[in-house]
Amino acid sequence: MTFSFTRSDFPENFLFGVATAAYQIEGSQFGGAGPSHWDTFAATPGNVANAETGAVACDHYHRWPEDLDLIKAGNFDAYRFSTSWSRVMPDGRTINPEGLDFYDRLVDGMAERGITPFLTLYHWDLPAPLADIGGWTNRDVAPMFADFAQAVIGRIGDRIDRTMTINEPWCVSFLSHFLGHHAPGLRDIRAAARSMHFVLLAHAEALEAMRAMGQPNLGIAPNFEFTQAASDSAEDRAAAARWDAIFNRWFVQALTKGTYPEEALEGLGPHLPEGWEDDMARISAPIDWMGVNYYTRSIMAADPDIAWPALKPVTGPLEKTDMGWEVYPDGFRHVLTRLARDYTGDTPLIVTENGMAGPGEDTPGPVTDSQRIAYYDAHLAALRQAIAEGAPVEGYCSWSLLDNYEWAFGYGKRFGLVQVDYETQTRTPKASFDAFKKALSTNR
Ligand code: IFM
Repeated sequence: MTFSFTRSDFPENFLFGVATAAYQIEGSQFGGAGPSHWDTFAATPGNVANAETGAVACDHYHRWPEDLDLIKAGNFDAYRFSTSWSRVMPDGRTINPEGLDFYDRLVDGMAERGITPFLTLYHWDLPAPLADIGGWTNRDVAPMFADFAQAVIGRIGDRIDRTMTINEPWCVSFLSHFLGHHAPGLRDIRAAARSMHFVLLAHAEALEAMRAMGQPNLGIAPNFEFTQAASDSAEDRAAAARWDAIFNRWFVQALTKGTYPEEALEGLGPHLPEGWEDDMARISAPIDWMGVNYYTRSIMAADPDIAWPALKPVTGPLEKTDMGWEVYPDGFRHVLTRLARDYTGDTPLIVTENGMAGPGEDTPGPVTDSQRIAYYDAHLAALRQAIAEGAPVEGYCSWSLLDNYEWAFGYGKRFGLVQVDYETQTRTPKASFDAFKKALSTNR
């Protein structure tokens, strides 16, 4: 099974990468890392399937040379990895030298193999001692995040190609503080509004700190869904616009225009921290590139029986992945072209995540993941179409290199191009890995 594209179908210098995140693969119990709020969230009954944690995960902390060899063998150009705050600063403030040493070895390992490092500073492993002081609902965490950024960049920044501050600020804030699905598992509108603002302030403060150090190529990686209304009724269209404002527009509008969307302010505005307007100039300081995480579309209907935002998701009719997410490549094209048209203009876009969880991929041995191959093929065709329509997309990272810890779903959902047998830690490339390897082996 092969893809319908080769490198020559993409612009010159277009980068293909694979992505992972620290808590999902490293093993949080190794190397002097402190507990993060994911360790404590997972240890609380009912939060994570089978009460699984990232304590060992894919044991990447020890097996990273093998994992970098896989990236090289797959002919990928770039590796998007994240640094764990709780590994680098177990109490959130004090450096654990072992933690920085690990990332130092990792980026050297990439250089030895000719792999371009894309760094995500924060992919959700907040040190538990900072959760104790309110985590993302506490303004003081923003300057602490800037200190963390400074520590990481001071050690490995010289070898990093692109840096993003925060992965999926919507998940860090709304999903975790309003919907309660991720750590810290709150369902509280005031906590949600404050975290939605302070996570952006943290981005801004880290950006300022890294600019002062002369670090180039700074961005952020928000997630987007193509949002549609369940019907043509005015109520459903308004519900979809509210969801679009909360999910898609809140972060990107703040980052590019220094404002929050009105439809979201209707509910969240009264709960924002006092004086939030004064932060918006810092939050909208120019970035060098914008990350885009895209998986699916969302269909929204009005639900007058519940409080703001008074809406509910509706299951669509299209093919689903193992997450139950619809496969909708044209939404990817919409997201990319809309971003460029309405928000980011000529600022380069990098797709920092795209991929799918496949069913029945847990039996050790060869995995013939034809659904995943078709998913990638269709999404990369949509991406080329977006470029043809003017979106300045310069790179694409597949989520994910390895099967890994899928947060509240534990190890049950498999997004990897490479299968992981969690008993033996054996890595087995899937058919989709071989398809990338072949497509990327060609010269332009
Ligand atoms: O596994 C996650 C990742 O950590 C963030 N983006 C979505 C992926 C799939 O759910």
